[in-house]
Amino acid sequence: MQTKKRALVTGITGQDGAYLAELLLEKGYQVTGTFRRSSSVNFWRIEELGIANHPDLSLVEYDLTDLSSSVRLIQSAAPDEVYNLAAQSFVGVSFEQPVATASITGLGVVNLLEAIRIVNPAIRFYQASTSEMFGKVQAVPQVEDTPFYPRSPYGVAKLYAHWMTVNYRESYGIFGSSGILFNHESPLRGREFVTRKITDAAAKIVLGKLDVLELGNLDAKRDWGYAREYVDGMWRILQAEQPDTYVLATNRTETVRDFVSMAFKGAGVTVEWTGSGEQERGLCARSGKELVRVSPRFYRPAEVDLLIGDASKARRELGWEAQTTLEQLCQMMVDADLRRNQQGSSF
Ligand code: NDP
Ligand code: GDR
Repeated sequence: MQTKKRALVTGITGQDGAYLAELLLEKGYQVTGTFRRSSSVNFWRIEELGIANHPDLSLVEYDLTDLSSSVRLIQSAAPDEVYNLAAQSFVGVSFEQPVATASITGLGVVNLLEAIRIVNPAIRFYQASTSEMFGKVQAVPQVEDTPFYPRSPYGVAKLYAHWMTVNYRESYGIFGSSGILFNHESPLRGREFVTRKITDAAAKIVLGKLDVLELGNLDAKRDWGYAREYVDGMWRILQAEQPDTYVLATNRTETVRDFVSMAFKGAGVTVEWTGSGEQERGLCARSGKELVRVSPRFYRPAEVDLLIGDASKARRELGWEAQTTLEQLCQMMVDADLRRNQQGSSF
């Protein structure tokens, strides 16, 4: 009998960790997923996907900042593939907590790479790199060899982790691959990120549970894709013959303002924009009621103005391509948030 492949997914309580665990279980893997000890459990995503009690899923407490527990984790899970998704992943918070972000999102990755080098260098390793590394972009669209220029402590920490992954590949022959993923969203996205903040607020406003949505920079442009497709890309990256770096993106970019209009439209409301800068407001086209206003509270000390990725290499070498349009993705998120808010769910 063929034994099942084993995968270790760090950060299973996050958006991508939950979807990736679901995909790997469907593919017949035995999955170990890591979560952080906290005063209250945080398994709502894997519960919503219906995999929390799957017989091939084990959940293990783990903190990425601890080298000795990284070694023990690699020993006990004995994985064929490691997907490192754990991180302090919120760009806004990284300006408030630069040292913690460097420690978790940057150095933490070296703990895992060292554990692999010590315990079993044949393990395949996926690092969750990010379009935030391009920051102040040096070319449009961005590809694998576009020069990096990160604009936040998060982007800088991720760039360090990215280069350490490349370095372990080149120095020790470890199968370390890096996926430079552009923003990807879903109904399981955390509510601190702008798309989910918008879809949740649009749902609450049409249901009469919220008055106004306050946002920061409406001009920022992002390349937004559907998270479920991106975790399939992660898996494909680790099935390639050689370790490498790949961009995953949709090759379309829109402003935060456009996403707001799209989300309200999905909830049945047309938004009209008036004013500019900090005075800009979004009004209900029918009643004139204020729906959206700008608050400097949500501006960042340094902003990434424009991201748009070209995933041609992933299409050519991995057969991966984004399928879901931004309109479909946005509608999926609005529908989920309308349902949750109608049911009184806190997620
Ligand atoms: P989330 O913020 O939803 O999930 C992050 C996960 O990391 C959570 O499970 C979190 O646990 C865990 N974590 C945080 N700190 C630690 C720590 N010290 N030790 C162990 N685990 C920790 O992120 P996403 O799912 O959206 O993203 C997954 C990865 O991909 C991240 O590394 C992110 O930076 C990267 N990325 C994401 C993109 C996106 O658009 N979503 C794009 C490009 C890269 P807890 O639940 O306890 O907080
Ligand atoms: P990002 O995502 O920083 O791209 O990082 P986020 O959704 O937080 O911001 C996107 C853009 O929207 C602007 N913005 C606001 N953002 C938030 N969160 N809240 C607001 O009120 C608001 N108003 C405007 C931001 O300034 C920004 O320009 C995400 C994370 O998932 C990272 O982990 C990942 O690496 C990158 O995507 C790719």
